[in-house]
Amino acid sequence: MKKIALEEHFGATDPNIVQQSEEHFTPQAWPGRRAELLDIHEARLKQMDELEIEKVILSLLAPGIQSLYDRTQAVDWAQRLNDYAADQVGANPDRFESFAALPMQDPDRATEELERSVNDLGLVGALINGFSQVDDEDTVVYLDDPRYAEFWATVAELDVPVYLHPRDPLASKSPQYDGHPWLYGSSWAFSVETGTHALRLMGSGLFDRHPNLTIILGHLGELLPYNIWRTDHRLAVAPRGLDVEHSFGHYLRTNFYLTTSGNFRTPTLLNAIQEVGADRIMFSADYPFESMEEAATWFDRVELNDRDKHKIAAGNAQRLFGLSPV
Ligand code: GRE
Ligand code: ZN
Repeated sequence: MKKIALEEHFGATDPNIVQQSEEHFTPQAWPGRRAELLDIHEARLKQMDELEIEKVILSLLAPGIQSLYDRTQAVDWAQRLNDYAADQVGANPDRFESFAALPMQDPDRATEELERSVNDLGLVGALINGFSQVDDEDTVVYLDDPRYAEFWATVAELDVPVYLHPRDPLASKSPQYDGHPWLYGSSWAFSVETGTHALRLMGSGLFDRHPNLTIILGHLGELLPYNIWRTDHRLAVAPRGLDVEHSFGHYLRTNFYLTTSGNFRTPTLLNAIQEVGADRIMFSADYPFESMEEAATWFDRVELNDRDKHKIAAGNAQRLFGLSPV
């Protein structure tokens, strides 16, 4: 089945950001993954051809710009890497689009860079890797912070999606993981961190101020579809200061899209469909951290009615990003 995939990462050596991903791999696996991050038009495209992935929306690897706590460096690298991404899309615009990376360390410059990326470079939205470290290593700022009021107003005005992508919480702030390093990364901490960040956005009233805002979550919703009913059920009894217009389930169904990135599990997909509907789920792989082949062969075999399956494969992404039919 023809598919579009949209959590597909790249790295670069100039500026040298690719090394950020090294910690996620064994020394044996790293050289191959590094090469895959740096490649766009060779092995990646060949696999897309073989697996009927007609279009890929690229994004920079994680944590990317979000961990560059020096504001000047964050602004400079984001600009250079967005220029690079636009060049890669330009080399094969039938098969590639890209999200922008944004220097959230400086909200005004981030807003300008989003405008430049969308209006001048033709990028399709932004992918933000969770909280940003700002000015020093230990200062973390989440996207519900009041300093981002203008930024979100601009996102709403431009009417582009923001992909909220995982990053690890800082070890200095995560005693719950002490002595259990296997809890970090995509096995667990990524999802808890990102699902919690999404709940912070909901609880901040962001979607009451901007009801048309669209956030994309990977990994079939970073645990949220499984638990959202319970969260609402308990908050109705003990709101603890929560003051928003709708239930979190409402925001999840209204302001979020979910992708299948890195979560190739049919019962989990069916749960997500039941919670948010097949109109809000989109195929993705999470290449090269996950196998494009595993993602595609799993999805192609999922037993689902044809209409919903086509929507998840490509139709929803086409509509959301205004792409031509694949
Ligand atoms: C991701 O981008 O989702 C990712 C990483 C590192 C390890 C695993 C993973 O950035 O899924
Ligand atoms: Zn990813």
